[in-house]
Amino acid sequence: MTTLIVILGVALVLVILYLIFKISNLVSIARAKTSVDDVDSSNGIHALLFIIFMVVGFTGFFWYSFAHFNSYTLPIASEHGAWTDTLFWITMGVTVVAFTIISIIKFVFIYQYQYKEGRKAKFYPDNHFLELTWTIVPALVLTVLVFTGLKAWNDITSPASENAEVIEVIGQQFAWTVRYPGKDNTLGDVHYQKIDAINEFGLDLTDNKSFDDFKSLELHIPKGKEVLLKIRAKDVLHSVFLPHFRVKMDAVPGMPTQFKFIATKTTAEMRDELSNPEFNYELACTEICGKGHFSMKMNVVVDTPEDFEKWKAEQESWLKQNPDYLKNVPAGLRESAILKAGIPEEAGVTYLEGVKAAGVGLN
Ligand SMILES: [Cu+2]
Repeated sequence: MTTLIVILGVALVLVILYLIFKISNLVSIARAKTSVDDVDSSNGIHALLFIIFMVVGFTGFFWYSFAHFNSYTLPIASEHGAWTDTLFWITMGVTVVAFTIISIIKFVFIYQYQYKEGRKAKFYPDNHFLELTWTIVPALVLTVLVFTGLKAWNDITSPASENAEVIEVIGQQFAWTVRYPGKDNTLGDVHYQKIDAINEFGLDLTDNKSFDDFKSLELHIPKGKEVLLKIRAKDVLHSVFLPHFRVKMDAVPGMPTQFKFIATKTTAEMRDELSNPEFNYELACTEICGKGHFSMKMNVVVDTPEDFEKWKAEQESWLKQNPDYLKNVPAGLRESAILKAGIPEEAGVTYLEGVKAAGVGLN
C-alpha cells in the first residue's frame, strides 16, 4: 500500500512539473519573448566563444607538448626503437599539421559566417579540383604511412634468426612469469591441461626439451643479441609492454604471439645515461585485465652478453626445483631428465627408488 502511494505521489509530481513547463512555454510564446535581436547577440557570443576555445585549446596543447616533452618520451634502448620512433613522429607531424589547419578553418568559419541579417548563403555545390585534392593527397600520405608501418611490423614479427635468445613470457591475473629454454636453447613443449599449482607453465615432461627449462622472476636479456619473446596468456588478454625497447604485443589466451628485438643499452649504461642509480627497466601490462592490473609489472635486466650467460648458468631448472615431477617423465627418459635437469644423480636415483618403493605415481 505504502509503495503504491509513493509511486502515485512521484507520478503526480512529474505531471505537475510537466504542466508548469508547458504553461511557461505557452506564456513565453504569447509574449513573443524570443526576438531576432536576442538571437543576434547570443550568436555573436557563441561565435566569440568558439574562437576563445580554439586559442585556449591550441595554447594548452602546444605548451604541454613542448614543455613536458621529456616526461612523456623515454630514451630508446633497442635497435628497431629508433625506427619506430621516427615513424611515430612522422605520423604525429602529419596529423598535427592537418588537425591544426582543419581546426582553425572550422572555428574561423563559425566566427566569420555567423548569422547576419540580410546575408544569404552562397550556393556552392562542388569544386572538382578541391574534391580531388583533399581525396588524393590524404590517400597518398596514408598509403605511405601504412606501408612503412607494415614494413616495421613485418620486421618485428618475422621469424627470428637461428641464434636468437628465445624467452617465453606468460601473462596471468596478475603476474608475469618468464621461462628460459635452458642449455639446449629450445623451449620444451607445454600443454594447458598440464597446468597445476606448481607446474604453472604446463610443462609437458614427455618432451625431453622441457627438462632444462627454468623459470625466472626477472626478465634478463642480453645486450646486442637478438631476443625473441614468445608470448602467451593463461586466462584473459594481457599485453607485454617494454617501453624503453618500444616493444608492445598482446598476450592472447589460445593464440601465441611473438616479438623480436635487440637491446642496445645495459641496465648499467641506462643508469649512467639518466644519472639515476636506482633506474630499472620494466615490463608492464598494458591491457586492463582485471582489478589487479596495476600490479602486473616485472623487473627487466639488460646484461652484457657475458653476464647474461653467467646468470643463465646459475639458474636451476624447473625440474630440479620440483623433482616430484620426475614421476611424470616417461620411464625411458628419466635418466636423461635427471642429467639434463641437473639433479644430482644420487638424489635423483634415491628419489625414484623412494617413489617406486611406495608404489605410487611411476609409470
Ligand atoms: Cu594484465
